[in-house]
Amino acid sequence: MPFQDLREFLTLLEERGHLARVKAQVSPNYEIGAICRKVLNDRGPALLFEKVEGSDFPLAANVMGTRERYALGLGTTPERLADDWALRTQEPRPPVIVDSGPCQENVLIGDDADLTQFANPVWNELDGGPFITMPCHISKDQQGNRNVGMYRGHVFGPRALGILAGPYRHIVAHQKQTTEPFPVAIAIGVDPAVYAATVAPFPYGVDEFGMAGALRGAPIELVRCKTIPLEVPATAEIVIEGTITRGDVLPEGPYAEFTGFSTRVLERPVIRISAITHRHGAINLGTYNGVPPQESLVMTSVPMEAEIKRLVPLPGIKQVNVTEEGCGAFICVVSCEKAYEGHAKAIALGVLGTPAGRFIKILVMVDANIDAFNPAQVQWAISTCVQPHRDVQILNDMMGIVLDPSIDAADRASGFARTSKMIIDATRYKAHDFEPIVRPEPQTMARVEREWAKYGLKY
Ligand SMILES: Cc1cc2nc3c(=O)[nH]c(=O)nc-3n(C[C@H](O)[C@H](O)[C@H](O)COP(=O)(O)O)c2cc1C
Ligand SMILES: [Mn+2]
Repeated sequence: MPFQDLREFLTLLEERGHLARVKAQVSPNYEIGAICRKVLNDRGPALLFEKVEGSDFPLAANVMGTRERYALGLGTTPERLADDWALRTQEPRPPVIVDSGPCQENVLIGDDADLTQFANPVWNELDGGPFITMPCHISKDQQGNRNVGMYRGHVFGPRALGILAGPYRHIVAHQKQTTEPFPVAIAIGVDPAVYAATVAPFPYGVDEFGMAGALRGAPIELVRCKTIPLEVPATAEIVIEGTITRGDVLPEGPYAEFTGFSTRVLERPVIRISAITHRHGAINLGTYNGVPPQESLVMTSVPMEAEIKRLVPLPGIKQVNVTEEGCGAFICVVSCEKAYEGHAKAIALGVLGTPAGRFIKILVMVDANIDAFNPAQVQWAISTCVQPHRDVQILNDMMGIVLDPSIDAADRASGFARTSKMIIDATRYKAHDFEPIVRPEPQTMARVEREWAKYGLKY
């Protein structure tokens, strides 16, 4: 059964021991961020802050912060996720428009709308103010085609919200098509399939709500906004309606980027808010950004892996791990069934050529007997199978991410984030020349596993 809303997902997380409530009152200024940092370091649960100082509304965080919780959100397991993703996304399920929904139980229009009632956190030491970190921005192009993407929001005031959308983002392409005021709706606190689709690297032109419907196995229900010609998920906790006017900018940031470094202040567009609607007892949702591990790296890497697996045309890929430690973007490990010499390198080029894989900087190829998600096995493969002069390829002047702090400062300032890339082929070069891999005698090993209890070993 798909989740109808964020609440149903939180209930399941709590039942399975994946959610903890913080009953003590906490400050949105640094305290929530510090608690999140500690829980993330401990690979701890999703959090529900019941009493946030200065607000009548609770705040949840870290809900999709592990692969297990992400998979639970889509009704699958981490191991099955990429294959289920490929199956389900074969057939988008367009959303349906309904007359009313709980997201409009409370309607605040014009001066009644006040973003500050939700007490969004100042997460980190250097952050330039409170930030909305789990928004789903809904926009349409001039033909009425929809896009849903996630772009952080600096809270400038009761009715002014910043937006940072990178140069390749689809909302930016929409905005460029018109000089008229540009309507944007933002849904916060939606079901996990909508979040997964919002963040996934689907190509331009794809309606992420159609993909969310496909991922959850039932169409998303939308209601019409009150002040702008857009539609939003009917069961969202909070909806912000607003407009961007060309030339209307404010200094945005600094903010903790996904790289773990704090970004500079730059002038960015402002969303002027025309209405806020919300459910009774709305649950605000946020996420802590900073040095790995952190939730947004799970949210970006999991759909990247699924899309790479789906779109690389060569056979042979077994697993794709876009590592969280590599900021969910820069380092990728692919295990493959190598059919011939050179096959792993061919797959590597395919991976780097997909829309989802185009920003990977360091790509490690391993044989199918290595678990790409097990760092010990991956390092063993690198250390025993790699001859650097033969198995490492450097590709120069490729497309990179402006936010990558290792890229030359002049290059970054010019907007061309050119990066070099490295393919490490850690598959066995001529596998038959390698000595056999050491293991216990297999039948004895199987028997030992079966009869484990009799050894009385408790540890
Ligand atoms: C928690 C989180 C925060 C994000 N913040 C931003 C952001 O501020 N700006 C941005 O351009 N992308 C951000 N992203 C990445 C985009 O949401 C993601 O690439 C998405 O696919 C963009 O949608 P689009 O391709 O339809 O433009 C964020 C992702 C996550 C998980
Ligand atoms: Mn898109």
